[in-house]
Amino acid sequence: MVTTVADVMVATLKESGVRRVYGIPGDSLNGFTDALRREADIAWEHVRHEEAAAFAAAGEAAITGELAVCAASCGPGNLHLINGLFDANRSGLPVLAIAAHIPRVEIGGEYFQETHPQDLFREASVYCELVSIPQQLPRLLEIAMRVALQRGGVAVLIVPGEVFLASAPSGAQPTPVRAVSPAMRPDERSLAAAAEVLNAAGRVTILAGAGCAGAHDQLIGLAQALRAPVVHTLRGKEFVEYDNPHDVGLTGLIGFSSGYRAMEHCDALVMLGTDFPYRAFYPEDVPVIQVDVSGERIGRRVPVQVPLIGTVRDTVDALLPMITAKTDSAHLDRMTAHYRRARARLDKLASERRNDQPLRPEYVAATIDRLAATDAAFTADVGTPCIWAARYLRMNGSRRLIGSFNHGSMANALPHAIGIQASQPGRQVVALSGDGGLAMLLGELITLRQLHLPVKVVVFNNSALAFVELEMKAAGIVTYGTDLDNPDFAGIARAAGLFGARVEQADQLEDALSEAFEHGGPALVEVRTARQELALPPKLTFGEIKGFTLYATRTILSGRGEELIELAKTNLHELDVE
Ligand SMILES: Cc1ncc(C[n+]2csc(CCOP(=O)(O)OP(=O)(O)O)c2C)c(N)n1
Ligand SMILES: [Mg+2]
Repeated sequence: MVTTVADVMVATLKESGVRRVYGIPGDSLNGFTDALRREADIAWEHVRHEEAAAFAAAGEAAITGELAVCAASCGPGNLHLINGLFDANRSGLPVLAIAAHIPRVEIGGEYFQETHPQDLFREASVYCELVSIPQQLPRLLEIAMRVALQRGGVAVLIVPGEVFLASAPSGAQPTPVRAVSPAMRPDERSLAAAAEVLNAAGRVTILAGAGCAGAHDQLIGLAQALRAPVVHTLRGKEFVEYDNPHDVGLTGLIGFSSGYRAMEHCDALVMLGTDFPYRAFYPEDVPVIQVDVSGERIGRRVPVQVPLIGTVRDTVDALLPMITAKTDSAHLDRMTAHYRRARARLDKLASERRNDQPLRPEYVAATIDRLAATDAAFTADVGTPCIWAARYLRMNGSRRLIGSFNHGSMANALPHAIGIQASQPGRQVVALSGDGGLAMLLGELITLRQLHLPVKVVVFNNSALAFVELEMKAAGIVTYGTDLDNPDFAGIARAAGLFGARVEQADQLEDALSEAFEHGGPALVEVRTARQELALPPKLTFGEIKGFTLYATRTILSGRGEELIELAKTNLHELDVE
């Protein structure tokens, strides 16, 4: 049998530990899928939309920390990948996309399905190269994988269909490419400068992000020495919030007032592994120390006095001995007390009210949290499900929470869950889906059945694009184009071969969720949830109206968002903006 270029690519993937490729076959990709067919150790995970293939690879990479792979045929197949790849790239996840291309001889002649993938994928990737001749492989594939792993992002390898089928260059020997984590710490001078700032400051606050993965002990050690409250970002939640007496919650537009206050009232801020983007939430005129493995990310959001380039783990290990432990815990005590009050208010919103119909989404999320496994992996759709997940899912060091937290794409929860479940078959995977989000990639319910993935999908059916309604209300815009006239999602699930249940009132919820969680296969629980339940408006568009932004922020943070909406309407009316 002739060994093809595709055979060598598949052998390289296998040697590198890749066990599955998500995608949809077709024309230019057929040489690659044919080689996969001959390789028993790599599964072809057949999804129903290429966007889902990219999201699934992102989900797998997020849960395993290893490279994950998706593939698509040329032209439209490539284009369908792009949004999912953007998501993976913005989240820094190592994903390889094999993008098949039209025959080389036709490039540039407006051939059938012709696109220019190098242009198209450029913004969604850290590496994007066209394979022009078979002799470039497997070396280019190895480079692509290495870049995806070491820079943290998407590598796209564009391969014209006939190249897959060409004979492999003689002597082509795959070299395995695996994830390696370096020890990385700043130099002594930078550490000394950071210690000087921290030792001189009275009230220090820590803002902790996803870069704290694997550094929980260091984070707590630093917080204890500095008597610092620890604020986290949404991506940091799963690594920061648990077993953390310094936790004062999330900051940002969907955050807690305590998180905001702890940032506002500090004399020095330490950013640990975070690139939290909202500049309005950073303190003004205080020294900032930022720790990040990537020097490029330093100072993008706030002026940084001391940049520390290294992993959180190694940097804090090196910094901690230089810190004089603080004894005054007034700042910490004030902020943690504030957090306890904010938490109690939110918990009250989630408390059971048996006759609620439709249900409060807070109660739904809190019940999912209570019934889910101690090592469950959750995904949450962009929209209000993200907010309920942020507020009510409790992390413990084993649970995971994965979402489109940087790119903010709808419909991520189900395809992310596909990749998580495919790579970790024994784990409970729960997708918190919006009704808008689920409908957007509805076909992926069929993927769950076809691939025997026992994902549990909980649909927050509020008959609306509720998050957008909040945005509109906050901006004083009349809500428009946000109604969803939904089908019977539970019925659709059953027709697709899933377990399906519909929950109309609170006293049905626990049984339906328990049954779904215990079910051996894929399951969907559709819950009719309140449409008007206020999370908060994500954008404050009244910056020019003096004092409004601050008021709006306060109102949101205090959980009295209704007031904000009323105020917005009044303001607009008075200003005759409507
Ligand atoms: C692909 C995409 N399209 C549009 C948006 C803008 N958007 C953000 S949230 C949202 C509504 C989500 O609706 P749903 O899934 O029903 O969740 P809900 O907020 O109603 O709970 C929209 C349209 C987006 N973020 N991504
Ligand atoms: Mg909705």
